[in-house]
Amino acid sequence: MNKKHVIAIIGIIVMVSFFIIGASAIMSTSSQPLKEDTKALPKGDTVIVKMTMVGSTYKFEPASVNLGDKITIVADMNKISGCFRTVVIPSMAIRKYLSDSDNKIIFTAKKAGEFPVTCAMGMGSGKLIVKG
Ligand SMILES: [Cu+2]
Repeated sequence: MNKKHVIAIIGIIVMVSFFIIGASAIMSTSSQPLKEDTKALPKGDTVIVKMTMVGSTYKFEPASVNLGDKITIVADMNKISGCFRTVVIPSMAIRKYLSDSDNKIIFTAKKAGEFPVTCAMGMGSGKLIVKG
């Protein structure tokens, strides 16, 4: 075996291992939402959550909801102004511009956890808690 062959073999090994790592990464990320979708959601309640703002923090009342609940967030438009009216909950794929005529965000709590809430620019903080 000469030098060229050794280099070629090492090259093939490197390429194959990259392919395996890449394939397993794709498979592990794509299998996650699938698991979530097939998991049956508990039959939740219909819950109205009041949202207001203290300083630059979104506050929720009640502060937590349960998995499967059908949520209607009702925003206090007297307290939420400017760019804070565009509410983003990235981990729930929620993005909504609130106005006086439409101050509600309606969704089902499909994941348990603590979900950060910000404005469209990533300002402001707050979290919505979903108990599993
Ligand atoms: Cu902002």
